Amino acid sequence: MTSKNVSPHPLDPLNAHELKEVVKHARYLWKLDHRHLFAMVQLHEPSKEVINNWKNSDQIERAAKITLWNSATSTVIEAVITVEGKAISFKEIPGAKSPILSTESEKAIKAAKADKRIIAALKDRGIEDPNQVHMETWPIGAQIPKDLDDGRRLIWTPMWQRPTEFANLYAHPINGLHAIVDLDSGEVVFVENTEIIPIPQTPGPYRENQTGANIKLKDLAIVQSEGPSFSLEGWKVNWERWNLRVGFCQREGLVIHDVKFKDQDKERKIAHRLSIAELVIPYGDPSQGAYRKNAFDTGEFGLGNYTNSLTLGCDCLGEIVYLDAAVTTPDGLIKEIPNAICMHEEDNGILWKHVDADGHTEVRRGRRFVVSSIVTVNNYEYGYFWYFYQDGTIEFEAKLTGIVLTVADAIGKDHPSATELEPGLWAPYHQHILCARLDLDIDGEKNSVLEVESFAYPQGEKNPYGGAYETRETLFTKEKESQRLIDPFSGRYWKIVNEQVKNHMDHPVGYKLIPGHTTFPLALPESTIGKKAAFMYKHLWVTKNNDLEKYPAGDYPFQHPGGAGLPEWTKANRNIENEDVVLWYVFGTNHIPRSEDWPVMPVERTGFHLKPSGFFARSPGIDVAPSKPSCH
Ligand SMILES: [Cu+2]
Repeated sequence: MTSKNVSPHPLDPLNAHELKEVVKHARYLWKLDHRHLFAMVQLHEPSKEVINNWKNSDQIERAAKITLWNSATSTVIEAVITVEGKAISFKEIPGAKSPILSTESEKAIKAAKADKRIIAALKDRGIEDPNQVHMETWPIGAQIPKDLDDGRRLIWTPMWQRPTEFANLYAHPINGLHAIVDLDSGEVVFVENTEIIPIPQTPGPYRENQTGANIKLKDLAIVQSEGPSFSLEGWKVNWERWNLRVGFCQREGLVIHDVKFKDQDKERKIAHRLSIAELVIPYGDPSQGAYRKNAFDTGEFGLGNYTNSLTLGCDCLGEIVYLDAAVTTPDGLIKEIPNAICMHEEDNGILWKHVDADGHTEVRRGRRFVVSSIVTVNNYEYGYFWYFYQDGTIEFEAKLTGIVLTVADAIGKDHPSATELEPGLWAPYHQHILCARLDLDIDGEKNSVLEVESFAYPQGEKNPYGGAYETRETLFTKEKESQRLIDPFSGRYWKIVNEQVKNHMDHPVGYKLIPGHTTFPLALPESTIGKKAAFMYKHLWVTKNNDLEKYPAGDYPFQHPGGAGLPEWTKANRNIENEDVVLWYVFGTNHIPRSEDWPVMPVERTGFHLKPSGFFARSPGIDVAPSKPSCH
């Protein structure tokens, strides 16, 4: 492994020291006190122009974009400040509400646990000790009770019982009891105490010392005796013919910048910035403990805050290189996350093979470069995995694991939107919907997007034998034309091309976006979550690039009435032909819980591929050397 210490690149995430400086200077400059909470402190990413023209020797001013929540005036402030302490901007965002902050959650839970009404209601349910109760703070992702809906920031508290110290608490949901807490005052404003249902008692053990897990295989070691084939310069990775920059944001977590591939002697740009810009989980169960659980894990929590520190040989196997990350806490402290991002190579089976008619065989093993991180948001784990392949393909895969959310209901009841996992323990149906923001720059910024479909003419002149089919390409010229759904029957995919750069056959060079396993939202568009996450009703959106348009449900989804983000921006119906465009790809899973998802769900996957399509003159895999002399 060669790793050079280099001075920061404009896209390197802010490190712990820089974050500390930013907080210190911001407090001094703007006279911030304990009522100003640091909701987000992220790198203020320089414009594409600055980055494209940046040279190693250039000095750049590192700056942070700070989102502050002024809890005294209930105002969001967005500010930009350099690491050296120069103020660039400071403005209030009318109507915006801060995401849920960890310190506020802690305060809300403390208040709820101390509330006499809650304590009495827990007693009625057989719980004498409130310390046995695990509460979570969730945004009210549906209608806010009418008499409380006066613009306050409110959360509600689903609860579970942990009957013994190390029990799986999600096996024991407490039914019909929630505190609604004002996040800013920390006051319990309402206690919902409805139906009492016995707390399900079947334990859901999963820890090794509880289950005695003893199914063992023989050791599998990944050995790279010469070390891995990638090198790092700061946050820049060079692997095979690829180079890219790893990034990290408090809101989106793992980000990929500036992806290039060396084609013969020429370094060719493919992507400027790739991220998973939102993750929303609509719940399809109208029961009391479930219908509000429509959280935006990215926009309402800040996914990067929940990034795991990864463990060698457990989370990641082989010759691993980690990058550390850091985030600010709401009260301006710095939380370092060692081993936040994992990078390694994986054997990926055969890349290609052919046995000639004369018996001569050529076969190549394929390898992929993986950069990944995992977050834990309450009950669930999300792994974000970006893969880079030797044939020019980029793949994104979300790995979903953790524990399904649970509610209690009467044993064997007709409860049609949930699965009964154990007697009285129900797992509501829900969807995990992700939105990738793909700022692709195929051989340059000016790109166009086409839809490609396969179709057959009726039997006749154009289809004499009935088996003929062709493809049809439709160019999107305006944003509204590009809001499309998948169509597996026509093999629909989308191709992003550069009309100015032609391949060896005089066709525009391009990459195609290929949908993988996905879903379509079941929540009605007129529902609260349907309005707030309106982006999810199309699998594809294309927009004209604008650095201020980063998140598909808008910058502040918490208690937003809806319509922000993609639906709002695309009202302008901007030109997207031969422009710097961004593709937004919406994908996910419809999770109908199985008994086998309990007690901890085996990994489910959802994602997509970006594959070269007329970008290279021939397969880049041909240039890959045989892994052994006997492979050819
Ligand atoms: Cu799920």
